Amino acid sequence: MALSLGGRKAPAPVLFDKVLIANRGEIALRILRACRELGIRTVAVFSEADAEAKYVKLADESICIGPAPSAQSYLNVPALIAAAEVTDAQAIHPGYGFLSENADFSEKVEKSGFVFIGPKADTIRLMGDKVSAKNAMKKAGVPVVPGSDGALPDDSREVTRIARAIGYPVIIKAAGGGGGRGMRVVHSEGALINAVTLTRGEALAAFGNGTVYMEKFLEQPRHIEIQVLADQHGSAIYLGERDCSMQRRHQKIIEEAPAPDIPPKLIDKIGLRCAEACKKIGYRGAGTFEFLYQDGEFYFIEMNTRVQVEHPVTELITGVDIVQEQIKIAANFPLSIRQKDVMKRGHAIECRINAEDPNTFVPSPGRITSWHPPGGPGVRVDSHVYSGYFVPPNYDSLVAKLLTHGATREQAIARMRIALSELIIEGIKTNAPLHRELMDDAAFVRGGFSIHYLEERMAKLAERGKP
Ligand code: MV4
Repeated sequence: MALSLGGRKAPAPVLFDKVLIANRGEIALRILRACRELGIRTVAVFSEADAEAKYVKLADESICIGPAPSAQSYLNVPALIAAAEVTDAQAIHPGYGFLSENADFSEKVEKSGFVFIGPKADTIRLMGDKVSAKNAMKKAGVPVVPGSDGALPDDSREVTRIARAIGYPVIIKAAGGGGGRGMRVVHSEGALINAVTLTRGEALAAFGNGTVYMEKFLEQPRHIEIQVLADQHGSAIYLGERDCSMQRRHQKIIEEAPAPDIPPKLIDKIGLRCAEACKKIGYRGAGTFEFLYQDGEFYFIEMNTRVQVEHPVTELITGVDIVQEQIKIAANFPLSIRQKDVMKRGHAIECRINAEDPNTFVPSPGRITSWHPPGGPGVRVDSHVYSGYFVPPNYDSLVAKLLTHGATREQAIARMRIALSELIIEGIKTNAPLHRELMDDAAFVRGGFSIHYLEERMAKLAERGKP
């Protein structure tokens, strides 16, 4: 008999029967697989452009939520809630992009009686405003980039004083921005006030919020992020870092873990700070702390409150299924792993294969006539495509995530070279040729390059190609 001394015992959590996947493409398939493994039935939603998609056929049920443009389908809140109602789903997984970091959506989902698989609406709101996110993290003991104490005042002389105290160069950022939108670098006092005025104006137009703040501009940082998981019972852990420095125009193209040449002790210290911060702010679910890393120091810039494209890198080195954890946390289960049991094994690399011209980066939608993914030891391919699949022009151009895992970084790179040599995608252009070049690029092979490396490399190649 289950006797309990000293009061009520919380009822054991129960997993959902059915989850609605409010997304498309590879992440819809990834979530579907996680649900399958947990014995949860799935509802796929799709736009008219995605009627032929693989995850739509694989899902237990599927519902068309509107025409191709995202605004009328994957961003259509009433259609999504109605789809959950008619199918009797209990929870909604937002994936990444689309409505995943929209606090109003998560609030509507919960007010309609469904569980939002992600943090509370208030947390999403807190992190969506970059000034409040930075304040919260600073307060919780996470190191932040030196800068203005919150929003910049209107008074020009005050702004000038703040910039002098920080020291040039500085960067002006929009509180409503993030992911590279609404920023301006200022190298000298003469350019300061005009830059603040311009950034304010753009921020107001783009985000309906003219609040801006100032930071010391770091010239050669790396982009290092920390993956966290937090349950609703007060536990939070970190699952190591990812180095996402290989990017162009704020689009990551290669991610890897561990980050080359960052001492594990330093990672552990910052990771524990992140996990502690999650506990302090009552974070729930999976999350990512984004840092700039320069001269041996971490500086927090933003937090993402969703699963990320590059989460499989961490899954490969830790063996933790991040999407399953998200679902279980939402259903009120405690974390299935404790910090001391988190093991990190080997090295993982992800190449994002996009439907785009490898030189100009212009999107290249269309029909895939031939698809032969690579395989073998240490290879993972997350993709929704198949031979005959039509890549619609309406959405982002990611067609596959090609990952390799090895005992060492050298082995992961060697396996990636082989995987890329086996990969065949015909009918559309992809950036696979660029990935093949990068796997033999001296700076990539060395590791530890800054966020500016890819753009500088392209500029050099363009210069050399000139007559
Ligand atoms: C910075 C920075 C240098 N110094 N902040 C760009 C995206 C947004 N998440 C923050 N970003 C940056 N903030 C300071 N104080 C340089 C960038 C930056 C960047 C950061 C991460 C990944 C790619 C980037 C590309 C250009 C600039």
